[in-house]
Amino acid sequence: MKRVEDPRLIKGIGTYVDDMKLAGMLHAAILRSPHAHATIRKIDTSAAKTIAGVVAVLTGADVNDKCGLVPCAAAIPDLKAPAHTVLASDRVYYVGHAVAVVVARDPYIARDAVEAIDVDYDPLPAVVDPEAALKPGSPLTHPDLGTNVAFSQTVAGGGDIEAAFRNADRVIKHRLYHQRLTPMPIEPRGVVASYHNGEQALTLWTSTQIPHLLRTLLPGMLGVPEPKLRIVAPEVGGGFGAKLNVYAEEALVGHLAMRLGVPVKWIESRRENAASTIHGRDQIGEYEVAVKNDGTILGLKSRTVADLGAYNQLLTPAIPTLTGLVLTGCYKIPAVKIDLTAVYTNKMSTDAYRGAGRPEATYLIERLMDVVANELKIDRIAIRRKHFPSPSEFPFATSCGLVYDSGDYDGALAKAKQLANWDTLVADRDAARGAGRLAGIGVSTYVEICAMGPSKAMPAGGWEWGCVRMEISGKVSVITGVTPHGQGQETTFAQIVADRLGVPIEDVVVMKGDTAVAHYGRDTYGSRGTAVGGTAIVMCIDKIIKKGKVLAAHLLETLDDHVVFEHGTFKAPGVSTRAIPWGELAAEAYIAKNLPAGVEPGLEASSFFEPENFTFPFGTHICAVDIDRDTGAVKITKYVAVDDCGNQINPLLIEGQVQGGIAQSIGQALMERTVYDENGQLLTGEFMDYALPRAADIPEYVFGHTVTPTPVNPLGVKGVGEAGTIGATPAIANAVLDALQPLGVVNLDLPLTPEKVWRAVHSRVPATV
Ligand code: MCN
Repeated sequence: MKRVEDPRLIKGIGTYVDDMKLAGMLHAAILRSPHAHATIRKIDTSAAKTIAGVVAVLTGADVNDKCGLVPCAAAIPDLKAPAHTVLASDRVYYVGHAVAVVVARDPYIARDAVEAIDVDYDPLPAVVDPEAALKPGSPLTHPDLGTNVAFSQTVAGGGDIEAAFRNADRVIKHRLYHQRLTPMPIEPRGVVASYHNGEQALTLWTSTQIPHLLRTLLPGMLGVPEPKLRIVAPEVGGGFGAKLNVYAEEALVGHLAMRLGVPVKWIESRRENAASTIHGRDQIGEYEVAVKNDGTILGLKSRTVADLGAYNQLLTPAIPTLTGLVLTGCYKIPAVKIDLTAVYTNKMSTDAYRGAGRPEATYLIERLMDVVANELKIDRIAIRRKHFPSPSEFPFATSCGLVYDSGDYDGALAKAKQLANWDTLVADRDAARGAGRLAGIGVSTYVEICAMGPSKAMPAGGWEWGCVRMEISGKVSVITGVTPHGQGQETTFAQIVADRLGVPIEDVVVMKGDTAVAHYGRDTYGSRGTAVGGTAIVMCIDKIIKKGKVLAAHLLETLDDHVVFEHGTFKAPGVSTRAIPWGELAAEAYIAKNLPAGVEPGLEASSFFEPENFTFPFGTHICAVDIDRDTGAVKITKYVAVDDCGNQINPLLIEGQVQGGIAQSIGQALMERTVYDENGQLLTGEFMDYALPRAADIPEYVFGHTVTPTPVNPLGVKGVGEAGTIGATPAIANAVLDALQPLGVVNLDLPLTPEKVWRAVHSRVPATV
């Protein structure tokens, strides 16, 4: 089934924030710091204020005592945190830090006036390298904290880690770097705010994944009571985690609308997006694996340094802790020790970027499996299979403290090998090598944690809310608390409802993303929409059918128990030949002249679903590459993805999700890296410098799937929205390193750009080749 949301998007008639035009609306532009770290001596706004069309020019001194601090929801014990004001106060802490805001009649005047603000900065040494930041004598990102360390954690899980290392035949060590990435959604952020003075109510349209969390958190920043605050996420042109946040600009624009009494719009430029919207990943570490000579892994030690950037955004410090939770991947590794040090640097904050913590873990464990296999000269498929829990071992408790719900890792691996034509693939690679070419095959078997999640494990509740209303016309309104922004639940939730209520899918309308319509929600992230939000909808459907039976029994003059619901009609076999369709029942329910005693009019239900566990999708990705010796360019010659997200609601959408995720992994593996120079200047501030994959870089994919339903929800569904970004990066990296293995290259940090690969080839290539 094709996506019902696509026609309006393809025709260009969807409404994004920048399409909003309100009467009397003014435009905001933001002055941002050109320094990574500096004291602000003085800000002179006088010239900017004289520009015709400028309505206001405000600095931190004007707004910071009127807007609360930008919140961080991560509950990390002993977290040292800087106060994150909406605009900079007396210092700037990263390039792109917001210093002042101009409000003007049109966006061009606002930008011109930003240029006319004169700031006297006194530059300070910047902290850029997170490992150097830990050395004695390093400059401090936030001198008032007295340290660059935000927090450190040591977590030991499973058995006795020291005994594991004592009993090992060998300890294999490896250093791995998971580079910083810029999410780059095609639509940058944007906010429109409108304040109704009479009603004292604020409406904020914002390009966000989390309107409901914003409605929970913004009242504390703006002083608007929650019932007077409406947040709308209209069409959102991609989020990928970067819009799972409360940004200073959201509070600032809301404040400006309240302060000036007119609607205000702010649209982020691409450069601002690169500098001032969160980045992802950025972890570096040393990893040690205790092994027996037969390949048995006894234990794993990880020492990771995570670069948080300058401030804690909503989940910044929580992301590297997620990496630790799934570090053992889909393997039985009996003992684990994780040391994590999270560091502040003078850069934009890191936070959730598609996969958020799990791509880092999967890259580590999947690279390590290959490194161990190569060192011990064991087949890399065999070493993976040796450590899989069997399907009968689920629910499977890992040494990292999770309970994996269900899985058949060997099944997905076998299917991927079959689709890849494994033996031929290996023979072709060997033949290519024999002919002097650099060819490689990479495998990654992954598991991820998603469907976030039980409330006890989430900072602000992990339930989801939904409402299903059988309208008087017999058409169905579905309201969900998740906020899809490209994932397609207008289609999949309509499918769930149409199937279960037995109505045509055209009769079902799914509404979302507006807190005035969807009163409750915990929104979209962590591939939770379908497993958690979909289940809330199923609960509503069950309630409506139950009420429908009571109403039908009354009309059929029989007992509730005699009523059968089938294919969208209510019948009482043996009692009556009459079949009551939804339309007739709904009319009775709302006209309410003939209801059973004690039954309320109407036919709608709402539900909160509280999941008892996360779900754990898994799969196997196989990638084959050819490397051009002369240019170092990597060409993906085959890509096979087998993903298992439990029962599938819509295979077409699932494939689309996996395709998009793999494209982002191709970017991460081969092209993308956010680069700051030694002074903290952002060098990758636009598309000329930050390479994203284009259509020609994407190979033909071979897709397959296995189906292992989860027992955690009645739909048996797991998430799939992040699978591609989690499974693919290590498969591609392993393929490139497999191609370079004959040259003795054991590691190269991502991204594996042509230059990096070329240098590796040419510094090691035997003289005869
Ligand atoms: N689906 C299905 N059957 C399943 C699981 C999912 O048919 N067993 C369908 C769903 O109904 C939905 C899609 O697959 O149409 C993804 O659903 P799900 O895995 O539940 O993920 P979420 O809706 O919670 O989406 C979040 C996830 C995340 S965390 C990021 S980041 C991400 C992603 O989705 N960002 C995206 N996919 C994106 N896709 C687009 N176009 N844009 C983004 O910003």
